[in-house]
Amino acid sequence: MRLFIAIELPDTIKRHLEKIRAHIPGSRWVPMEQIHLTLAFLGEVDEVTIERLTGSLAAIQSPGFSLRFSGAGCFPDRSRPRVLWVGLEPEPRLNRLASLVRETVLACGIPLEERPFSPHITLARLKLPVPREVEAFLGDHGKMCLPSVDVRRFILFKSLLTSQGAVHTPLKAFTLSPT
Ligand code: 2AM
Repeated sequence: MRLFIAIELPDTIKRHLEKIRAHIPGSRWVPMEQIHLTLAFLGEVDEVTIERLTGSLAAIQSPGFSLRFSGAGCFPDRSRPRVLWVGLEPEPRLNRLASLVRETVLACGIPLEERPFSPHITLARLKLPVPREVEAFLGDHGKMCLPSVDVRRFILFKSLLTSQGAVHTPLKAFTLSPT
């Protein structure tokens, strides 16, 4: 099964992020219901390892926290944007949770990309050449006023690739400790 671990966002936030979509040629926007904050992308994992993984993830002890949104940005940089995202204000408890999740995944023998955790919420993926509408989008949404979100759990998701795109299904939720 193809898996990833993420934090869900409330519908109010997802609706807001859906509303700021712009017409950018060649862009593929993440469907509203799929918008999430990825903690780790695992790729294909076998059933036995999934059993072990869910047991280990359930043992994670980490406090809940608030997410505060910053503005829109892009990866890898403004000269060749491939991914448009919304950033988050620094939150040590989020980084600690991501580290614990990643250590747990690795300890279960599942390899992870070595890229450091860079908290973001992907909005759209872009094609080259860079359309000029991207600059306008980043300018318009460089700052964003969204209510903060209380995070009380993280989720192990299955991602099924279909000809219509990925279908995400929550497999198990893991509760964070009270703040
Ligand atoms: P991101 O958009 O937050 O970067 C589920 O597929 C999620 O896993 C994606 O939304 C993406 O998170 C992340 N991911 C990281 N590496 C990936 C990869 N190689 N293929 C698909 N998804 C990946």
